[in-house]
Amino acid sequence: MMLVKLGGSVITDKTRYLTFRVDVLTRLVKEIVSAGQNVVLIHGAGSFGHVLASEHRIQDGYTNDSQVPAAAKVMEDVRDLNLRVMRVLNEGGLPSASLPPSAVATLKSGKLDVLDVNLFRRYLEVGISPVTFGDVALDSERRFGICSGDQLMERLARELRPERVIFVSDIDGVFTADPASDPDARLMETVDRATLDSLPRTQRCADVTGSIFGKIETMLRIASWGGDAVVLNGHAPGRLEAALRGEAVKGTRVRGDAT
Ligand code: IP8
Repeated sequence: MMLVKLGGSVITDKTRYLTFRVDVLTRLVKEIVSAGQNVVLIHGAGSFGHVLASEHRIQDGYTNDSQVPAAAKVMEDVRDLNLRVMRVLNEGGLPSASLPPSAVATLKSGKLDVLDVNLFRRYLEVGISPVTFGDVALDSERRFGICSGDQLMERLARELRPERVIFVSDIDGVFTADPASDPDARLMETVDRATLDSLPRTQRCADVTGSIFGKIETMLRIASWGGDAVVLNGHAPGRLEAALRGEAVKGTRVRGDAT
């Protein structure tokens, strides 16, 4: 089984509120179907979640009453995105079931606490790909908060032990510097703890759930359990399919302490 996160920056235009990239997702779903693997899918919230969540600081938990309708609206918006994703998956030939964190997960102080991983196992057993996503969820200490796709990736990787963990992003992988501003930036084929610590910390798009470095930290933890964790560019046709087939692919492999 493969665990795949479709980044919000791939399936939405992160700079424009509520902009879904149906064409990009349709191609990625074709790649998934053609690779013929069992997959558990997670998708980011992109502009359906981050814009409003950051405006109302939902990631900090409850601080004032004006956040309450905002938290509910973010849930509505990410469900809207998820429904669009589900249509593309089911129409594209990948029978899929949605498991929204607002309904099946809870947080404790901003961290994923309870998640019924058995539901994911049981959908897989009946040949249906479980799909979850970055969402607002209840928090036992802070009333509510953000359950990010990366937190879900980490928990599902630990519990389900997939053959490969694939992060589909809008860049080729991890670079030695920001490729948008530095022409000498070089793509790194592998990253480990030491290389990550030596990189300059720049980021292009502010996220309520952290930068690419936060994602690499998550990947380092996942890889340290023995799994293979890869980040690749979903805008480049064929890369996701190649990674799902276990082929070498342009991107960055994250090497954990144990690998
Ligand atoms: O896009 C964030 O999840 P991510 C979820 O996976 C919200 O980081 C609602 C902003």
